[in-house]
Amino acid sequence: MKEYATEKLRNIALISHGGAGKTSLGEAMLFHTGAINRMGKIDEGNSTSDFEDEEIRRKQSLSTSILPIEFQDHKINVLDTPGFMDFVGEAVSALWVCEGAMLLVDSVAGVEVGTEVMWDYCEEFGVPRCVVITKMDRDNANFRRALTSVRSLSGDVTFIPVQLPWGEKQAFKGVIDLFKMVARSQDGKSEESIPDDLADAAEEARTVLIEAAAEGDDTLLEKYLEGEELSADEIALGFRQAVWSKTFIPVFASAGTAGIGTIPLLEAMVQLFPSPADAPPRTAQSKGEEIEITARDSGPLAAYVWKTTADPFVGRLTYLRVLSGVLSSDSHVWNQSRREDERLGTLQFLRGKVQIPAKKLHAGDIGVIAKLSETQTGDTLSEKTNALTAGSPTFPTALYSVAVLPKTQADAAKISIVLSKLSEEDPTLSWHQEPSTNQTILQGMGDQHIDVAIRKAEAKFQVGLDTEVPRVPYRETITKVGSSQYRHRKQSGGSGQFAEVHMRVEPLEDNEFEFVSEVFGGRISSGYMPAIEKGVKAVMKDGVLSGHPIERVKVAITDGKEHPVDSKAIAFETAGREAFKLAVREAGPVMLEPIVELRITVPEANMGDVMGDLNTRRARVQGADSDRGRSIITAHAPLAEVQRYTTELRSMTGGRGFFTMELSHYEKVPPHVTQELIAALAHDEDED
Ligand SMILES: Nc1nc2c(ncn2[C@@H]2O[C@H](COP(=O)(O)OP(=O)(O)OP(=O)(O)O)[C@@H](O)[C@H]2O)c(=O)[nH]1
Ligand SMILES: [Mg+2]
Repeated sequence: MKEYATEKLRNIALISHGGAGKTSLGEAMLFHTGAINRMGKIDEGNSTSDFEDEEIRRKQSLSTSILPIEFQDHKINVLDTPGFMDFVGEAVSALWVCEGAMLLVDSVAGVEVGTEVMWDYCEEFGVPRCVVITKMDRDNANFRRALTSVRSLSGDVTFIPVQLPWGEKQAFKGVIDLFKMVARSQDGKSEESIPDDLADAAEEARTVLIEAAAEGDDTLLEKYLEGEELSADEIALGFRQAVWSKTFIPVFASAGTAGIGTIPLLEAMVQLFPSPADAPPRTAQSKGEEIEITARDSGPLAAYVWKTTADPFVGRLTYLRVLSGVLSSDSHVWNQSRREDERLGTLQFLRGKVQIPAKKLHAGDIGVIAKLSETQTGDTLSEKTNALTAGSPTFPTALYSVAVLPKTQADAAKISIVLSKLSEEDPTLSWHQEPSTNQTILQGMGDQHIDVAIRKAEAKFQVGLDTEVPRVPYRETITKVGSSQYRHRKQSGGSGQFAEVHMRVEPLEDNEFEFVSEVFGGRISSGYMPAIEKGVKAVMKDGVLSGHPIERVKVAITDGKEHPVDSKAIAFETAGREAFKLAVREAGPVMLEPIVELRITVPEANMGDVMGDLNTRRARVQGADSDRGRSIITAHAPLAEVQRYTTELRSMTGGRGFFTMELSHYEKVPPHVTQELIAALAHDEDED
């Protein structure tokens, strides 16, 4: 593959709700430009983009693939992202490094929840975009209906068809190109005159298009108003301004698997989207100051790491987007985030899994490098003398947690290594050791996301893992003042043990723990106080009701006794422990549970069901709002009741509902629930 200068590059992400046809369209683009000589199929598991075993098994994309397409003396780095919501992190990082996006919409289903989510990310990142209505060859395909649905995405922009479908369903055979005013059958390489039955519709649609194009360009507007004929290139140029300013969104039609409409889409990528050089500057940190960088070979080196993969056979692959400057093979670069020098081997372009060696990457280009040891996703490579760090996108928070258990003793030894490797690859996957429950917790976007991670651990790293619902990190506290006395005495042969402790416990409002001595007249030497406190703390760790930590208690030692010979620290520790247990039992101990704040977005039609379901989860609805035909509910609910809400909400709403969740505070567990919980926990204990 030859090198392309910045102006000749395009970075375009294919984004959509799951299954809208991105991978199939990418495959058609490769095929119709001669990059591959056989068109792979999703259902046969031989597409260029979905090459991972898990992708083939599931017949869906799980991670972003790069499909470089050489077309009209340009190179378009098409980034094929996964559409399924569990893998949205991959789509987010891809979109972050692109100057344009093609948002695919299924001609039958119309706009789906994933379409809306990706639209919102385009808005957030300010990425120019177009809409492609796909699978136009399907039974029930309907361009008009899909377009109406697309218009519901936003009232602030105008969606303008730049093509009309030539036929529909089985009769879909090409597109009517409204720039060129020609009919283009199949992949669109050949052109012919517009069939009579579509001529009027095409004329009408073209007028709308020209008006939009003219609006972005004064000279064009003048020409148009004076009734002059505008050329296809003039219109495209004017329209390009409108696309860059994100006021007009062009709408296309295609059928990826049938290869229909492929070439006009590639033309649009070249003509309508900015090259990296034309895109607005990005910001980077340089010596504590924010600077702007533009994609120029002559600029300072800044190569942003947007993705990393680890594979026992291929090793580590670091995916780079050169933001500025030129990155050369076999050079030294500086990683400011790690404060490390990295030696680069041979840079590569990737096409699916095919590695193509590259001497250098020009500003704006995308490529990979193998075997970088320190560099991680989100880092920036630069010159040491001009250290730069570029910004990263904000990823959605992971809401689905599992406790991970090793299958065997050998797996136990490798668990933290493999979880770290997997999380390094994926910014939406994380793991930690939860001290309050003593479990290893893996967090991701949903059950499928976790399932894929567990399978990878097994297939790639030979570490067998089981998962279960995490234990809820309950806590205990007291509700009133309680007091106790405890005498510890032990006489066994030689020297004995003696300690007596009188104690009072009180609930605390804000503080976790206080420990004071109110002992007068030296009835307990002050030297024994730390031992008593140690005994108290040992009980606080494990609680008295249910094995969960106690918090918000003040402990006062009020009185006691010691013995000149038999008293010692260990005796006071024991007495402190036992006195504390007694005092807490006197002080109305209760269990506390974590309460989370949920913000749930669902189609209005599902509102009733979702509210009804929340009622069964001890939730308290805080408010309800509506936005673009969707209801937004905020509610407080006990974590214990919503640990699997990701899955449950999806099934209640046919995948259209989503939510965010944040820990809000701890609250008393209602008495009837406490009884059940203590019984259940005792049962677990027996099983362990
Ligand atoms: N009839 C028809 N089927 C299509 C078309 N494009 C894709 N499909 C089928 O739709 C399914 C999903 O296609 P993909 O190309 O995997 O869609 P995707 O958007 O990459 O899916 P994810 O990566 O999972 O988000 C496959 O079974 C394809 O064969 C099309 O133009 N027409
Ligand atoms: Mg795909």
